[in-house]
Amino acid sequence: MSNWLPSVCPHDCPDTCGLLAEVQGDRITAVRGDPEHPFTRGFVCKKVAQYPQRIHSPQRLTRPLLRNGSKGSGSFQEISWDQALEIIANRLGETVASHGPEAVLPYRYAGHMGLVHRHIGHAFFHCLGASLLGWTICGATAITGYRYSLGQGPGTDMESVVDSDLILIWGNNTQTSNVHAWPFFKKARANGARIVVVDPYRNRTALRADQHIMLRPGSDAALAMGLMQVLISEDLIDHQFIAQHTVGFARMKDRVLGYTPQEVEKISGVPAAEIVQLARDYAAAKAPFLRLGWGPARQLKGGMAQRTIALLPALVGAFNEKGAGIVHNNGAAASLDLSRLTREDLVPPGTRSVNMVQLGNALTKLTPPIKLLYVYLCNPAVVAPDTSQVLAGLAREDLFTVVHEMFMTETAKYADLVLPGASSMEITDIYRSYCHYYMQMAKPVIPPPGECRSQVEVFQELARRMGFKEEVFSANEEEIISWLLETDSPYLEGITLERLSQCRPLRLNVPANPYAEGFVTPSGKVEFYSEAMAAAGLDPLPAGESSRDPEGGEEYPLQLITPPQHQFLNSSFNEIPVQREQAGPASLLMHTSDAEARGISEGQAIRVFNGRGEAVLMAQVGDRVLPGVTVARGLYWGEYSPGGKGANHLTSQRLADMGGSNAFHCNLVEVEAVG
Ligand SMILES: Nc1nc2c(c(=O)[nH]1)N[C@H]1C(S)=C(S)[C@@H](COP(=O)(O)OP(=O)(O)OC[C@H]3O[C@@H](n4cnc5c(=O)[nH]c(N)nc54)[C@H](O)[C@@H]3O)O[C@H]1N2
Ligand SMILES: Nc1nc2c(c(=O)[nH]1)N[C@H]1C(S)=C(S)[C@@H](COP(=O)(O)OP(=O)(O)OC[C@H]3O[C@@H](n4cnc5c(=O)[nH]c(N)nc54)[C@H](O)[C@@H]3O)O[C@H]1N2
Ligand SMILES: [Mo]
Repeated sequence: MSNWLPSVCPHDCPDTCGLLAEVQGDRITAVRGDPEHPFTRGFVCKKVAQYPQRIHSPQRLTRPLLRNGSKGSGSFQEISWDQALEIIANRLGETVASHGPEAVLPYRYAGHMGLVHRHIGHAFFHCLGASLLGWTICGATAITGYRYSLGQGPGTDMESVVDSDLILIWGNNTQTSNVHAWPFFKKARANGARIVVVDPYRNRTALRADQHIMLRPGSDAALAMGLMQVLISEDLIDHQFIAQHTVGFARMKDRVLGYTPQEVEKISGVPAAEIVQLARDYAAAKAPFLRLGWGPARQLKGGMAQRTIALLPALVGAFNEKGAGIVHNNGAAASLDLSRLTREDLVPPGTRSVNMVQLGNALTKLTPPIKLLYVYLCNPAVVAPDTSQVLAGLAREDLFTVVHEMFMTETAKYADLVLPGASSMEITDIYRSYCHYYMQMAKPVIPPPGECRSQVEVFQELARRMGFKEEVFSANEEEIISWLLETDSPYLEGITLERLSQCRPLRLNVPANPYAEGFVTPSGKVEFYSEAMAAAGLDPLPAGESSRDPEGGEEYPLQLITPPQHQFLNSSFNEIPVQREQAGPASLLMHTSDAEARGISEGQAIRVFNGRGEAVLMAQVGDRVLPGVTVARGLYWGEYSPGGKGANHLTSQRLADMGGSNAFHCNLVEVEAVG
């Protein structure tokens, strides 16, 4: 007899879908989207439709493993949990005794997004006094730039886009990385809305849009300044909104007027006439809606780019009409106080912090060195920039590495000890979205296979062995969730543990357009001029400077961006053969003129290289990018890439202008035919 049980998609994706899992005995036989979830609306992406294969994969790790070969060889022997935990506790004790607690570094990100399991390790490592980890690998720069302009509250309700008449998708591949927004866009379009995409390559979303503005990577700030120039010089702006709800317009105006469409064409590659027309369309729309993604911020000047784009809606007063507004990251709708779970108060004063995008440097150059690395919910050997440095660090014989994983990833291959992880289908946790306004709890729908254990189980057992007595180390998931719900926020009104325990999506108490009620900036207004930026030593006004990889001169003339591959979720789903088949071999999109100049033809193996590393990819030649621009969609595991190396061999640990992220889409490379 089969049985459909509710669950939640745990992946790092804005959609955070409500799922229904068909369960027969201890097995999941099918997964579909919950038709009653207002954002999921009954469908799942093709990746999550493969969940039965993923959860019950023969590749799934089910027993603790101890290394018995060289690092990276993947040679291990099975041991018991008791032995594994004893080894870790002893190692932690010895490392702290001989090198101090900061020689221990936890490394974690978003393998699954359940708040309890994702954060319980914080308490453990805070209690230990370990080095802190800066969570920068995704949106730190983007959020920082955006906040300077529009503040830290939640953005417009994504569902309200159905009433828009112009949808501007800027640096977000909605069809790949936010698929559940598309039906709402389509509904708007059925009512007459146009969809315009601003992106360096003709991605799946641009292919389905009404218009694609193809720009050079890293030139977004200039394009946004050009649009503002037209809006201001043609007097298409909303004077009343600007007077009442913004600060700094007069100071910004002079700078903006320098960015004529002709100047911006030279910088961005977008024809001046297209810039003028887009500005006029944006101003003429009754309810323009901006879906601002992460792409523009994954650049060295990405924070400024994000801030500058985010100012556009204020110029035309796009906040009061139904269907108008802007969405970047709506996570603040459920900004929960996690402090009772993460226990920041236990961090010894002065503890050093390691920026996670600089793991390569941290493992090879940092003094005093990291001696024990504990990785969970993350696959740095594939997802972190500058892979050759990361692997050099992971290969250190004097580094002891623990990896808690579901699969034998490339990171796990470098571990001394591998712990088999429970999946989201096997645990209790709570999930929020960074796009829609629903929260949902999930409970186990099957028992963990083999000896898999969750983060809560492992960290609580390790805490017992280390003698840590804090309440978080003995509380169960429901109790911890009830602490999070103690947060003082009007948005949480009516969200109780009792209601969440039904495992149905609950709508947060957020108004349809929070910006209509004000902006959570220091001035309470949109900030064209930001005192906070000036105080932080940044340019307080929006600026149109482009991003460029400084580590490439004439030797590396091609720009390279590395956005997501449709069939994978960061590095996840590489483990499923059908997803790899559908993704096809790792490829490089390039313009015909660049291919011809190098004697490269469609489908040929090519070597893509720069001073940081190289990868072998298959050429995809055409006009999906501007001349001088290339695209390597990721993230393939090295072992599933033609030359054994993934795209992050080409990316840099260099930091962006604010927030501490690196710039995954700011690279210069050269390309040549292989052999
Ligand atoms: N070049 C380039 N690099 C990038 C990006 C890019 O655009 N270009 N994007 C960056 C971004 S935005 C992000 S957020 C990071 C993400 O990087 P990560 O957080 O590392 O994301 P994933 O690769 O999805 O997941 C990491 C691991 O978690 C494991 N995992 C998943 N679910 C579970 C579970 O339930 N239990 C356990 N124990 N393990 C689980 C998976 O098997 C996987 O190996 O990558 C970044 N890297
Ligand atoms: N299928 C799938 N879905 C995903 C992910 C995945 O790996 N696969 N990753 C998830 C995660 S962790 C995140 S953070 C989100 C990311 O969601 P997105 O908003 O999609 O962000 P990016 O992945 O950086 O890439 C988005 C687009 O930005 C473009 N881009 C690159 N450089 C520039 C630039 O300089 N300017 C402009 N305007 N555009 C640029 C890329 O070509 C790409 O089309 O998606 C999530 N959803
Ligand atoms: Mo991300």
